[in-house]
Amino acid sequence: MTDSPAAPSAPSSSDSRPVAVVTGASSGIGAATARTLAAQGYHVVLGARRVDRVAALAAEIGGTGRQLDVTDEDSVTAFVDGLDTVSVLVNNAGGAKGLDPVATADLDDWRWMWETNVIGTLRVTKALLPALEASGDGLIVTITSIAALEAYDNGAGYTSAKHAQGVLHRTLRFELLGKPIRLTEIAPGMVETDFSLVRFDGDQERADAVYQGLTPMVADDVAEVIGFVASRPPHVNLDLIVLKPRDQASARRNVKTG
Ligand code: 8X3
Repeated sequence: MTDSPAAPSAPSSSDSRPVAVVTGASSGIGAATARTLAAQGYHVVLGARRVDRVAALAAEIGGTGRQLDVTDEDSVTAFVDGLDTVSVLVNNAGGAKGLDPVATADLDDWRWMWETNVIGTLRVTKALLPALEASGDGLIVTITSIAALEAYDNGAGYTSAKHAQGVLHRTLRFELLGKPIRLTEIAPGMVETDFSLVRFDGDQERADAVYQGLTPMVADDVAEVIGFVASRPPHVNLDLIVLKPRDQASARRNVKTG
């Protein structure tokens, strides 16, 4: 059963499955993670701006699809309505726009990256903290990036937003110490999704060139790791997991092997 996107409801009280919330769940890592967690027995609540896509995926995996724009406070408020007990929150919504030097930075691109990656993660996490605590064993997984750990030429809008998102998440690890909530930061390198297509504003050729000649990870590679994290016992907190393709040693250094 899936809920109508127009009138979303909470997972029904007769559904005994623990609830997992995934943002940015319409494609890529978010969609793959939703599938993985559903297969592990969660009722997954999928959020994304493209509600038709999350509704379709929710129907397939027995979850709930709801519209979510993490840059909009009212949208987040509506999204979390009725979610009183949540076991897993995967902060996946975010992304990059542009690859410009600071000297010619596009301020609108910067604002979008900070709004989605940083303030978006803050909004959703803040709204769901009581529900995560109420579960008695909550888990917050935040998908940052290796860009949260290093800087690279022309990437400051994205790397600064990812650093800030990472620090937000790591600060919560301290602030929630003593509460029944675990926190895991997942920092992937190159994953072939629509990440580069969004970054380059739909320029498929430029997006394809990023991964040409090397073997990037795919969304399922990351989702499997999130599934592993979510299936650890309550006393085990995996703090930070960095995943890169074999062909990538850092955000600035990869090798074309093929
Ligand atoms: C993106 C990581 O290595 O593709 O978050 O720039 S990388």
